[in-house]
Amino acid sequence: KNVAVIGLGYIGLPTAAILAAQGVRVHGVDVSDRTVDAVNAGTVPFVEPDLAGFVSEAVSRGMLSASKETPEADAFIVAVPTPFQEDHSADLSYIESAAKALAPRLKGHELVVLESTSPPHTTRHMADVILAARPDLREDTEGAPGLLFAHCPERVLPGRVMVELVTNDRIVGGSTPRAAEAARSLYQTFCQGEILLTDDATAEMAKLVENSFRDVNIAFANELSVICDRLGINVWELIKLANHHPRVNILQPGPGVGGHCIAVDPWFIVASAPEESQLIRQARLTNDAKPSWVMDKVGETVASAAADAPIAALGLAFKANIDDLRESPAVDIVARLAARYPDRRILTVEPHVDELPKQLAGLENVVLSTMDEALEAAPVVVLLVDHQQFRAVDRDRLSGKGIVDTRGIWN
Ligand code: SAJ
Repeated sequence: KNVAVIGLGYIGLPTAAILAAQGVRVHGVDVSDRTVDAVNAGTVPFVEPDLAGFVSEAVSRGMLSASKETPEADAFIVAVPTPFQEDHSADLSYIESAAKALAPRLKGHELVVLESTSPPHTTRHMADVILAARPDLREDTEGAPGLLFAHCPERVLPGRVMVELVTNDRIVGGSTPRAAEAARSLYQTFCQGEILLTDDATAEMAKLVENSFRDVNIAFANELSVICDRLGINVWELIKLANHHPRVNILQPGPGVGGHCIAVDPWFIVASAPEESQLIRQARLTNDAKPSWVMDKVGETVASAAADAPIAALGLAFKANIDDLRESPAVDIVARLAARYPDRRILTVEPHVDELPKQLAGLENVVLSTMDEALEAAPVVVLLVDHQQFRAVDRDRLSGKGIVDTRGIWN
């Protein structure tokens, strides 16, 4: 069996490498020369624990190669980005280009799996694009199996991808039951979790719903934090107490929701059924409004500090103990602090990076600082990420300062 994996990003490359490790001949396809060259050299274009070992092993054994052209294969896995656009709908252009590129390679019996997180019915749309390019393959020819389409969303956590690809349960949605069966046998080569079969649109929706579930629950926690602030109640203590109830499990408030999944996927549901998605939309708006509320809190705190005193901002990552700054509310808040307080230095501490991200690098008053320097110099401290290093800080060093603790770690 031959598999082509289209899109060698955070999901495609690990999937390609793990298939190759199971003895499947894999060819990866990517639009980026840098990615293609890295893979062919047996190296990786981004950091993910254990991935480099898998890739170098697979390439040296001749099981994995890469190019910009889509080859012929028995199965295709499409794992390209589906960014969201201004109006919050998904940009399907990468899926459409992948579909157009693979269409000419088809003989008529292949399995085409969409892995990209997508709005409901995108697998159907991908199939339509392929069949529009290949009307000759539209009907099953007599006795031949015909083209098979499926959606297999992934739910791996960055940092644990090589483990979770193998151990997580997997939803496999086929455009027909036969397509689902074919996709199951492909994923069975490396997935040891349970493989659950359904139809393609249900599989698409399942991925979106999992992340929306989390978003809605975080929005509840964030709303509680704002309500409690108004009422003079400690929200962290409140949540801890309420969670002793056997059927209550409130998540943690924070400065907003970041990352490239939870802050995006709910919009795909809203864009697909706007009238019916009131709660899901409101959760997005509630979470997106949190940085402004944090700015108001900083405003109250800064008012009592000297006019030119710096502000310490602790954390840039989108969540604790990682180096990923994508879609991070902390980065957004630091940018807003810099703009609102042009005469103050914003002493930014992020132990997981060596340089400021590009949104902040050009800002004159933003300085990448150490925790010691920042706590020494700044009378106002804004805690944005619950990194281990920040939890461990000596409380004496905070005394007398104005503190805005958005994660409740210094309670
Ligand atoms: N957050 C809170 N309060 C909480 C939990 C999270 O404010 O109680 C914030 C985090 O600080 C962060 C954001 O939410 O800014 C998202 O973090 P996360 O840990 O909830 O999720 P991600 O984005 O790292 O990964 C999620 C996971 N999905 C679910 O837990 C349902 C992961 O399994 C998915 O694979 C991933 O999205 C994805 O790729 O879709």
